Amino acid sequence: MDKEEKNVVKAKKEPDIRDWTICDSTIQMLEKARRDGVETAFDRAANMKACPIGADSACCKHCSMGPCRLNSKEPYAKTGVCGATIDTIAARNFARMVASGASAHTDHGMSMLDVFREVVNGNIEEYSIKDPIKLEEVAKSIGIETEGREIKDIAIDLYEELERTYTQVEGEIPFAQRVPPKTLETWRKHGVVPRGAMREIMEIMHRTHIGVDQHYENITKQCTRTALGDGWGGSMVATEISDILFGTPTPVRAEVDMGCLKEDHVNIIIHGHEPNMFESMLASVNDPDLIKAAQDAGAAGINLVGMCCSGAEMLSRHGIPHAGNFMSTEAVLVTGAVDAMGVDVQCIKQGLARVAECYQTKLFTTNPRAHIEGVEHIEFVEHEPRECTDAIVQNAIVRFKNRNVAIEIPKMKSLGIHGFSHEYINYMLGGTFRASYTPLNDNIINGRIRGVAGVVGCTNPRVKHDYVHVELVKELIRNDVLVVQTGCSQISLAKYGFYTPEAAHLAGPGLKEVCETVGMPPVLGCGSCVDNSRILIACAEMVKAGGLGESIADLPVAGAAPEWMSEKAISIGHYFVGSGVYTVFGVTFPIIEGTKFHKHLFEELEQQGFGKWGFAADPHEMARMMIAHIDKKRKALGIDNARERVLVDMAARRDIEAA
Ligand code: SF4
Ligand code: MSK
Repeated sequence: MDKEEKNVVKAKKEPDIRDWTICDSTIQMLEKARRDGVETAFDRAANMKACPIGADSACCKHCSMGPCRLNSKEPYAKTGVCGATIDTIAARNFARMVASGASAHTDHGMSMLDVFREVVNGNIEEYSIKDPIKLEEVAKSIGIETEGREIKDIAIDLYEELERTYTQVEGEIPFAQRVPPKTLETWRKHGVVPRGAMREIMEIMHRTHIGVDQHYENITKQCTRTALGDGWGGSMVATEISDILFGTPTPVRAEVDMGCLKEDHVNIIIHGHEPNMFESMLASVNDPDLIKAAQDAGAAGINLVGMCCSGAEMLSRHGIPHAGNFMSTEAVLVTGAVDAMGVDVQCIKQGLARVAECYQTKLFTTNPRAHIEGVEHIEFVEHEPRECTDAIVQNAIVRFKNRNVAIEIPKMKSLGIHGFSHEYINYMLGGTFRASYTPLNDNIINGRIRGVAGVVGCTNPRVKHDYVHVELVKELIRNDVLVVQTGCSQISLAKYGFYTPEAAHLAGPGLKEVCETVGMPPVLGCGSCVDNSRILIACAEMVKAGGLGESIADLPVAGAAPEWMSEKAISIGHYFVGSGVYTVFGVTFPIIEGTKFHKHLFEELEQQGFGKWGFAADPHEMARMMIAHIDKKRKALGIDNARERVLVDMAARRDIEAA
C-alpha cells in the first residue's frame, strides 16, 4: 500500500453509530466504546462483508471432494463434484441448521428434566415443585391419572413420560397429544410426527451426509419432523418443567434497559438460557451474609440483572430487571458498572471476554458445555447450585471494592408488564370461573381483533438493531393485530414503552377497545426463545375454543423473526411452519429464490396443509404480508367483514413517537 492509499484509508469516515441501532443506551455505550478504543460486534459486522455464496447457501463442504461452490446467479448451471444440485445442497444446509437449533433447545430441555428428576427423587434440595397445579395440568394433558394421587407419584410418572420426548425410538412424542387433531392428521399423513429428539436429530445428520438423501422434498420432511420435535418436544418440556419447578409466570411489573444498573450497588448479570443457574443466583443475592459482605464493601446492596433470554425468562417469571438483548450485551459491559457476569449456554458472544477484560468485569462461564478461552470457569453443579453462584457474588463484591474504571450508566429504562403465560392469557380473557380462549376467538370473529401475530427472535448487526422489530409491531397493532412476543424481540419492544396498558392508544380501534376493557398491553411478552412453545399451546387452545377452523393452519395468525440470526431461529421458524403458521423472516434467507427448494418452502408446504415460509427485509412489507395472510384466513373462515389496512403514516408515526 503506498502512502497515498494509506491516507485514503485513514481518512475513511467512521460509520455512524445511529445507523447501527435505534437503542439510545446502546448508542451511548457504543460511543463510549469508540472513545475507549473497544471493539464490539457492530464494528466487526461493519468490517466483515457477509460471504454472498454462503448467504445464498450455494456452497457445500460435506466431503473432501469439495468444498463445492455453485453460482448463485445461475444456480442450475453446475452441480457439486458428487452431482448434488442446488436444491440438494440448500436443503441439506437448511436441515443442518434445523438440527443444530433443535439440539440447542432439546439439550436445554433435557437438562431441565434431569433437574426435575433429581428434585423429585430428593437429591436436589435447593429447588422444589413450586407449581403443583401446573404439574397436574401437564400430566393430565398427556393422559397421566392425577385424581387422588400424591404429587410425588404424579411427578415420577410425568418424568418417565416426558423422557420419551428425547429417547424414544418409535412412536409419537408425548406432547403430540396436545396438537389439534386435524393438525396431527396432517403430520401423520406426511409421516412427520416426531418420535424422539435424539432419533430425529441423528437421522437428519445421517441423511445430510454425502450420498444419502438427495431429494429436497424428502429432506424437508425430516426437517419438519425434527423441528416439530423441538417445538412440541424439547422446547415445550423445557418451558413446562421450568414453570413446574420455578413457577408459572403471571403479569409482573419490571424494568428494562441499561438504566436498571445501579452505580452504588454490586451489579451482577446472568446471561444465557437455562433458568436454574439464574434461580440459584436469585437465592445467592438474597443471602443475608452475602448482602452484609456487599454492604461491608461499601455497596448499598446487590443488584441482580438479566440479559438476553435467561433474562427474558426471569423478567417474566420474577420481574427481575433486564439490561438488554443480544446486540446490547457487549454495550452493557461498556458501562463499567457490571461487577460480575455469569454465563451458561447459547448466544454468548466470544467477544464478551475481551470487553469484560477492558472494563475489569469478572466474567465466568458455568456450564460444562460452554467454556470460553481465557475466561475463568466455575462449574455450576445442579446438586450444589449455590457453590457456583455464591462464588460469583463473592467475586463481584471484590471487584466492586476495587473498582477503578470510569462508570457511565445510561439513564434509560422502561417499566412495563411482562409474564403472559398461555395459562394467564386464558384466565385474563375468560376470568376465574370461565377461563378459556373463547373471548379471544369471539373478538377475532367479531373483528375487533383482526388476528394474532407472534413477533419473536434475535437482534442482528446486519440490520438496524431494534428498528425492524419496533416498526413491524407498530404497524401490526395499528391494524388491530394482537402481538405476542418472546426473547430478544420482547426486550426490543419493552424499551420503547409497548408493554404498558397505556400503549393501547397505539393500537387500532378494535384492539384498543379490547386492551382497555381487559387492562392489557397490545403486546404480550411470554418469556425466552424456548418459550415460543407457549405460543404453540395458545394456538392449540384457540383451535379448541372453536369458531376459527379445525387446525392451526386455519387460524388467522402469522409469525415473524424480523432480526433473526441463530440456527435456533431456523428451527423455531420451521416448527411454526410445520404447525401450520405463515412465518416471515427478515435480514436474509439462506436459499436462492427461484429454486425448487425455495418454492417448496415458500409455497408447496402450505398446499400440503402446513404453514409456509416468507421473507421480507423491510418491516412494513413484512407487516403487509402478515396482514394479507391473516385476511386470507379470515376470508376462508367467512369472517372477513370488510376492513382496510391502515398504513402507519407520518402523522400516526409522530403520534407513536410522542407517546
Ligand atoms: Fe461437493 Fe458433493 Fe462433497 Fe458437497 S457432498 S462437498 S457437493 S462433492
Ligand atoms: S437469546 S436465539 S438472540 S432470541 Fe434466546 Fe435472543 Fe435469538 Fe439468542
